[in-house]
This record gives sequence, C-alpha cells and structure tokens, in this order.
Amino acid sequence: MKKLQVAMLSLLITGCGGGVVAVQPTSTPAPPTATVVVASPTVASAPATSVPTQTPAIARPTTTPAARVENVDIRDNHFIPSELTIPVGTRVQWANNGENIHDVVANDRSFSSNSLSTGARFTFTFQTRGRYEYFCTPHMAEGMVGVIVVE
Ligand SMILES: [Cu+2]
Repeated sequence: MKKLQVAMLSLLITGCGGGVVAVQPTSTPAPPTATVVVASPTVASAPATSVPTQTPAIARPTTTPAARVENVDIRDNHFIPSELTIPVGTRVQWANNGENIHDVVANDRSFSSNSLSTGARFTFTFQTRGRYEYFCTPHMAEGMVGVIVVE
C-alpha cells in the first residue's frame, strides 16, 4: 500500500509539481484554458511568418520569361536575323513577310514547317540546348539558311 501511495504521489508531483496533491488533479482542465490565452500571442506572430510565404508567390512571375517569344522575319530570300541566340524554353516564331513561299526546316529535322505563304507563321519552342541550323527548302541553294543557338 505504501508503495502505491508513493507511486501516486510521485506521479502527481511529477505532473503538477504542486504541494496540494489532492486539489491538483481537479484543476487539470485549467491548463487548457491557459493555453488558449497563450494562443493569442501565437496568432499575433503568425502574420510575421506569412511574410516570407508571400516572397515565393512574387518569385513565380520569374517563370513567365521562360514562355517568351522571339521572332524571325522571313523575307525573299533570307531570314532576319539569320542567327538568333535564345535561352532554353523560348518559343521562336517565324513569319513569312515576303512574296515567295518559304518553309523552315532544321538540318537535323528536329523541327519542320509546312510551306508558308505570305503572312503565314510557324512556331517552335526550344527545350534543349544546342545549335540548330535550318534552311528554306525552295531557297536553300540561294543561301536561305539560319541558325538558332539555345543556351
Ligand atoms: Cu525561302
């Protein structure tokens, strides 16, 4: 019996640390109430924590430039510019502003347009770094070639 009492006392003392052993267990619901009071300062510090959270949201527009578009002007019979350097993820748009029918074909056939009449456009998004030489099929013999350098 004595051992049990000692054990219970030690538990109560350990749990509450109070001298009035019998009253402490009854007051157990009280601590939660105190915790709620403590929660207020926690909420007050929450806005400070959410400030860094907004920073990543602002960083998101950084991905927008990846969808940027560069234009290549197709004329009779050459590409302007004939050499274009772009970052990975850039979309290149060729627009036929000449009188003749042209096309855009990569030497390695990684991209290839149909025949483009005046006003027609062809787009290709470059996802891999490299040097992409291309030509216009009808006018390749006349030196109508170009290159896209993806860095
Ligand atoms: Cu051409």
